[in-house]
Amino acid sequence: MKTLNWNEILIPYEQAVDEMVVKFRNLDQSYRRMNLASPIEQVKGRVKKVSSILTKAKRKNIPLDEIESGIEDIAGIRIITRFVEDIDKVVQIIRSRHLVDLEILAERNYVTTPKSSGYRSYHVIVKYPVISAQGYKEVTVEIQIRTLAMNFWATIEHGLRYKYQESFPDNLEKRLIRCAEAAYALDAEMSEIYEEAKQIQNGQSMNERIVDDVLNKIQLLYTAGLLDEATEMNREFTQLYDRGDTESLIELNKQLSLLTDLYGVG
Ligand code: 0O2
Repeated sequence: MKTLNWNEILIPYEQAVDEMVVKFRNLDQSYRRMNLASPIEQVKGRVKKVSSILTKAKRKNIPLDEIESGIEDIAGIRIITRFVEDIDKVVQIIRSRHLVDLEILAERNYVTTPKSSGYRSYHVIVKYPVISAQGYKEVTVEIQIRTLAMNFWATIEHGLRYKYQESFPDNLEKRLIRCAEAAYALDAEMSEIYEEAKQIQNGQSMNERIVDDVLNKIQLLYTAGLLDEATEMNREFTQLYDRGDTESLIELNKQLSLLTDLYGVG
């Protein structure tokens, strides 16, 4: 059997993984620094162990000298998201980098079309350029994007599969498929809860904006010496605010806009 110098072969793969992990972690940080919701929860990377590379090559009948072109996940990046919707956002970001700092070779959507095992994840296979002590090289990297729930399932299932050497007893296989479906249902429920909570929050911040607006205008009337108008508006505001009557507050805000325009104090 031909001997390969694995230490040397894997150097550019290690470098590609290190660089890409830093890039995606920095991307996540940039969202957080701007107080924006980041679609990225965690970023991990790994280079496949030589023993796993050889096992996979054997399973897929890939000759030793074709391992680098035949095995796409020697270098692997895993991007974990909170919500299913974030997977698409991450995929869009990766697509926007196509021919910028990587080249997309293939995409596999196991989110909408899960594997028969129940496995869900979105895979993007890319070519990534690396300049190392060995010079320029383009290496293939598999980026797996999945939610926390999908990752929980895949991590446990992967560990079990390893234990059972790839063939599960039938009843365990079925239960794992049911668990994968339960994880997906959990994802869907969490997304719904998040969307509803966001709408409530938006409603609350709209209320806060109206209250600020009304109080600013009342203040303008006071400052302009229109004490009677300001006192009357303030009395009305207090009543509506105590009742939590948002619609009437919006009306009051309109009246105040007319008044401040009329007196030219806006
Ligand atoms: P590891 O240890 O994670 O690196 P194949 O391996 O032939 O099924 P192929 O053609 O290499 O697949 O690509 P595919 O199917 O897109 O996915 C390869 C990787 O996806 C796997 O790598 C796993 O990481 C993950 N994966 C795919 N199917 C499953 C599954 O049913 N369960 C879990 N837990 N993960 C899966 P490796 O080399 O298998 O393993």
